[in-house]
Amino acid sequence: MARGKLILIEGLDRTGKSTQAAKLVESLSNQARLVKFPERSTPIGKLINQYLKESETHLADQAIHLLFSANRWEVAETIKATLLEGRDVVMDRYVYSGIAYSAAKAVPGMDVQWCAQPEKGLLKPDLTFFLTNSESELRKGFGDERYESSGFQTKVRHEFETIFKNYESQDYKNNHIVFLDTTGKSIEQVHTSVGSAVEEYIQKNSDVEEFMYF
Ligand code: DGP
Ligand code: NA
Ligand code: NA
Repeated sequence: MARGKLILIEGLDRTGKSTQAAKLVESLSNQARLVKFPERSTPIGKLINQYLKESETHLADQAIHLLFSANRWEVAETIKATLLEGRDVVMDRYVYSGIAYSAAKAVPGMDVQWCAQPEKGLLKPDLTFFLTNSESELRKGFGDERYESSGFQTKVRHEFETIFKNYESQDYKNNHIVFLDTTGKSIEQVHTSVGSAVEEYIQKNSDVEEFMYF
């Protein structure tokens, strides 16, 4: 039996990432599994949740960075097991959010390379969607968690753009990353674009069994 595909919906806030990830899982046939990061239900996830929700929770920037990464490592084995069962896995955020949000803090020494280090060895998605929107979309409203202010989001946007332009090899980008501008598009329109790119990818790569790693 062929292994499942690892598909990531990543991108800027307020681009409808979570909605698209959920809709994609529904539309995939082989008992696809949705994995949202941060996964807030684990012991480490509970610490992350507290950090995001309570502004008085102090953690060093390096420490929370490593916790976000550890949260991905906590779930890594079960993701691989699910793929080996032949089921697709759709992730809502992953390594790229990990790097972009921490690098956006501009803490001395915490550059993109430092931030990427603890992610080394995690499974690389077969297909990554990077959803973008116009800057004005970003200003339309935020929740009240830690990172949800327009000043910080602008920095995150810049880091994501740097990462996707420079960090990955051209070959990986060309074959495995889809850039999708959601500005002015309905949920259904974006879903249709995502769905057809996934279908095309699966058709071309149905026999690929080896995994890629960060
Ligand atoms: P979400 O549950 O998708 O709204 O994500 C919660 C917040 O945490 C959001 O502002 C994005 C941020 N975030 C997600 N993953 C990471 C990560 O790995 N590192 C850091 N520093 N922030 C992250
Ligand atoms: Na979200
Ligand atoms: Na959020």
